[in-house]
Amino acid sequence: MSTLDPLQALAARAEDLRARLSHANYQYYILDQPEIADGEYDRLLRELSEIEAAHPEMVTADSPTQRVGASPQSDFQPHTHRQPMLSLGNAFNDEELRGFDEKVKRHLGLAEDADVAYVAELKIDGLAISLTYERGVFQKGATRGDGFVGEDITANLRTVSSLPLRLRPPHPEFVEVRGEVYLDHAEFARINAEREVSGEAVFANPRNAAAGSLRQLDTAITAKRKLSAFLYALGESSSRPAASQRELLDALKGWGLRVNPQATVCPNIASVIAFVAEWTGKKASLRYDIDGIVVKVNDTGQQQDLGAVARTPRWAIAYKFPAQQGRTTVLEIIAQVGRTGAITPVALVAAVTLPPNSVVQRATLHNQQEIDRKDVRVGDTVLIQKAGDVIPEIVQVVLESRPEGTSPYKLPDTCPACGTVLVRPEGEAITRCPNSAACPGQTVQRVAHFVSRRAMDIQWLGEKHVAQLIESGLIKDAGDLFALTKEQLLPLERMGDKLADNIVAAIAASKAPPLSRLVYALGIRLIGEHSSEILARQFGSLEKLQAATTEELNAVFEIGLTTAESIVAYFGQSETTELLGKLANAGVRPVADQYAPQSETFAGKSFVFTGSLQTMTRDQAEGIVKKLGGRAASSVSKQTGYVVAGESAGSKLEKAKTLGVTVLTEEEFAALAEGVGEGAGESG
Ligand code: 3BA
Repeated sequence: MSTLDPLQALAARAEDLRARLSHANYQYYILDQPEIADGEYDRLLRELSEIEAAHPEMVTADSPTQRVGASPQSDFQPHTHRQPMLSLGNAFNDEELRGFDEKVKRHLGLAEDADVAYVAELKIDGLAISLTYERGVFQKGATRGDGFVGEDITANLRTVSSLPLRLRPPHPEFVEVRGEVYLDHAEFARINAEREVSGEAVFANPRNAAAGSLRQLDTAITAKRKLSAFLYALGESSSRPAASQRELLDALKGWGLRVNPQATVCPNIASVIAFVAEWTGKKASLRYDIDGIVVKVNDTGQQQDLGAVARTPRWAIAYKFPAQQGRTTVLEIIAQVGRTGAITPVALVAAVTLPPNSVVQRATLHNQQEIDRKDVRVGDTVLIQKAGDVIPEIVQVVLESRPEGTSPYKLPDTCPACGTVLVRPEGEAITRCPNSAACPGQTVQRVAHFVSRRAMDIQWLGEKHVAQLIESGLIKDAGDLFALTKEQLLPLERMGDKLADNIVAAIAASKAPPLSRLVYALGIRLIGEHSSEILARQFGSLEKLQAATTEELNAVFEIGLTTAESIVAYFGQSETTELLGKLANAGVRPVADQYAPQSETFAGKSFVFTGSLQTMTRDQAEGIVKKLGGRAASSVSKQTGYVVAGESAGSKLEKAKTLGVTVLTEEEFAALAEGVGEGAGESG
């Protein structure tokens, strides 16, 4: 009958699997509306790999199995772009944006008071790439290089899950698409935490980390770093699908490419300037770094009329956010011991104000390698920079201003806190004090972390007092805090009667912390606030967490092997046993984190906050949601439970309306949360 031979049937099954996997990827990465569970995706992928392993002739270039596994390359080959990649001119303030608009109108022969429509796009702080698709199948990917010739990084780009290996039709027969590859903050933090554990030098920022990850000859390494990408431009194309930049972005999205959702059509330059102001204020709320706003004439016909000078289009410009940079002098370089024993060199500098309003007096120098690379010396004039809310760092030395008689800085050989000989294993970047049990410097940091706001939240007790308590021998670890009396505190420097009372009361009041906070307070390596919440939820008690094996821990969603091992190692230490014994004797009894799943409104629902909130911070709002059993998310999809729209909410609000997601005002949200808070006590 239907005599499909077994091989043909298998080939058909493979094709079907590829189509399903590709569709699943599109739902997940592009539409943000996953249709199948991760486990199901893995099962389909495994089935496809098995077929292809048995029948290598069935492997196709666009098979999702081809994302990883190409054997390490020895070099990157040059790739000539079919159409050169342009570069952008810069604007640094509103006036320069208006100047750009005037030039655009002059070239187009428009009146001075005419309006030109622009698209304003976030300027992703990543690396520009070009992708070539032939008949819809991904062929090649390359870096920008000098604009004419870049490096062929096809194998690396194949590992980027959000880049489709096949475009969705209808697409041009041949097309070069351009965009930006980047790392989001969470992934950047994860990679650096991992590198810190293995003693490798940490990346200074997500952009460097993304560059390092893309230029890996061994693509297995690239595959482990979860790079992301946004596409925004065309190079050569066998057909031009769009009459405007807005239409182009929509077309790219239609082909299954990831397009940044914040791109906005602005009817005139005033509206562009408002967009710039808006994002200057809220760029910190994004999950990735942006370094400005790219402004593009929307109409493709106008773009063509304007053309390019040299290789800079007249129809686009990059507005650059003011770098929070300043110039100052290095007064002293000190070595600090962290709670894990890592030694961090810190430059103490003459106070300098970085725009808009942060006064900086110290900057991290990361490690010896970084000091060597920048050759920072005491007495040097330096450029200092604060990107977002990270610790300020020294960008470079102003060599022309170096005074005579300076010498290179070397970290000390012994721990500044305990005198133990420091260790820096061959090939590692981090120097450590190995005396973790008895180094007072490490103990001070551990106890300071234990009492800090996001941990046990023991108020009134600052680092200075903690240091005195440890130096005077009154406490040896955080467990001893609970036995402290007012009389013992009074002799400390800068201690008064009232403050001593307050400290004793705050310590006593902290004996029933939510389990997640206690877990976080312990300062287990690699366990941040988020992991602590996961562990608390999963294990429910300190005893159960303590008894968990590496395998059990690793089986928990989002807990990786390195983290699992770190937890087991922590609970295996005698100091840990001692500390936990003291806490138990003192009557410290963690309580279950409150998720209040009683609330129909919150349980299992996702909340997206957009715009600026007036009566609470976003952190607080998300805290309320979590506490009541909900989830805070950052992008809007059909699955979103509620969108809470603060002041000047933008595209997320629009999307919520389009998708029919319930929109709440900040007041409505607050009322809802309050209602639940009361009700939670009553319902059984
Ligand atoms: N749009 C960078 N160039 C950009 C296509 C033009 C362009 C950019 C852009 C030239 C971003 C210069 C390198 C290049 C592709 C050339 C953006 C971003 N548009 N949104 C107008 O987000 N970083 N960069 N990239 N072609």
